[in-house]
Amino acid sequence: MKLYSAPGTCATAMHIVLEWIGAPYEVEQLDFAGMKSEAYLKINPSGVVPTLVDGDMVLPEGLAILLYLADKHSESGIAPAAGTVERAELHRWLAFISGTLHPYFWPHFMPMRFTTDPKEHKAVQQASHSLVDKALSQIEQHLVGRDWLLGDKKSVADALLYPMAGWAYGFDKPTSEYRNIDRIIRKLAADPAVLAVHKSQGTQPKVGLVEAV
Ligand SMILES: N[C@@H](CCC(=O)N[C@@H](CS)C(=O)NCC(=O)O)C(=O)O
Repeated sequence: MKLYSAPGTCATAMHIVLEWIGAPYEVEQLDFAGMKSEAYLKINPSGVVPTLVDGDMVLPEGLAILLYLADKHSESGIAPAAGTVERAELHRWLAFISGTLHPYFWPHFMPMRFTTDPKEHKAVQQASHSLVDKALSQIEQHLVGRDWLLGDKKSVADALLYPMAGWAYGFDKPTSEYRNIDRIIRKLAADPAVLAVHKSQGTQPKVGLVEAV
């Protein structure tokens, strides 16, 4: 399998899951120009990471990749079985993180895509921070009394939360203020598979207080 990724992006989640699975894989790290290249647009018409290639299959979209990997390697126990309530819960949280939390960050990273007036960039970013707070607060509330998003077992949903929660450590209301999310991110930041991904990316875990890592 081959994953197209970029350091620090949402594709970090798929890279973590490849490590958890333990099957052979390679990663190609793209820069922004690489994501927009003619060759890459042929496999990912959105010009974004991630994309997974497995034999003849070319699969963009992080949520689809996570479910594919978890089902193909069900022995790794990172997704409940299809047709169960727990599996429905997994779909709920993958959809929420991928379809709600993730887009709420876009105006922060790319304000120029949301206003044509450069003077408005700061206001657009502030609006992003309020939306991110709304989504993180919902996750935080859900995590009360739970070790992981699905309860007592880690899953691909926790991997998807990891890079996104990392982005908000630098915000005015940093991730460390969401105590239950922070607890999960610190556990993941100490996971050998996650550390291997950081090493391969040349990045460091992004947590609020370094001593817990
Ligand atoms: N819906 C896509 C979104 C992927 C996405 O937005 N990836 C970001 C990195 S976190 C990216 O590559 N951005 C480059 C761009 O927007 O030009 C997915 O979930 O896979």
